[in-house]
Amino acid sequence: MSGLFITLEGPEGAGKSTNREYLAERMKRQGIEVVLTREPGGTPLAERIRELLLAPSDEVMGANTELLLVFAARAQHLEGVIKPALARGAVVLCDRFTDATYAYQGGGRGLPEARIALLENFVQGELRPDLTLVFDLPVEIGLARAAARGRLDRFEQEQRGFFEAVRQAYLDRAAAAPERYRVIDAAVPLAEVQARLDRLLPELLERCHG
Ligand code: Z5A
Repeated sequence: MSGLFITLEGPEGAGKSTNREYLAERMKRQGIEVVLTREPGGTPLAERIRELLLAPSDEVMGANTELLLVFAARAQHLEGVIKPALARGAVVLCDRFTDATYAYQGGGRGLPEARIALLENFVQGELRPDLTLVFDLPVEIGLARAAARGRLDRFEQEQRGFFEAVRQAYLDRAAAAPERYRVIDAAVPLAEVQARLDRLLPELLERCHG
């Protein structure tokens, strides 16, 4: 595959969506084809699975059910959007991907990493993001931003310890493979976050053209 697969990750309210748009705009100005997408979701069927995952419900969703739904949506998304875009040389900017599974279902829910890795290999084969931007911020700031938006989804209703574990899982993964991850301080004002992205842009463009 000849395109570039960039994922944006981080806890709630980290600014992934806002900064995904910002990066896309910068890249498009350089004449690069950019595909903006997100997980769970990205195709009509995968978006329906997203609704199942996010809707609060009286029936408690089991952690394994959650894990399988996340990967079912991902399988659909990969075949329908991500692989075709990479095959024609586009940059795919994806809001969350499998690092979120390691963070939420692994760190947050406590599922074994080996089980996630098994499904990762099954669904993705060898495909992994080329670069992952982790937008990091203290849990209370992210939750305050999410709360300011109104009604909380099923994940956002979790306890603080869950989000601390999610954040730590992201930081651990980034520390273990620094060549693939860039950790970005997302607690600072948006203009500062975007100045950091501007400094990162030459590296991204070089990879696009390289
Ligand atoms: N999930 C999972 O469990 N397993 C998986 O494998 C995957 C996902 C793929 C949906 O994700 C849920 O799915 C997610 C994990 C689970 N959990 N939850 N909840 P999502 O990405 O759709 O949901 P989210 O993380 O809650 O997204 P978000 O809250 O929309 O966050 P965001 O995209 O990172 O932030 P934003 O929308 O760009 O910004 C939020 C607000 O903060 C907005 O008003 C901005 O204007 C403001 N903002 C952004 N940056 C700043 C700065 N720097 N300063 C001040 N204000 C800012």
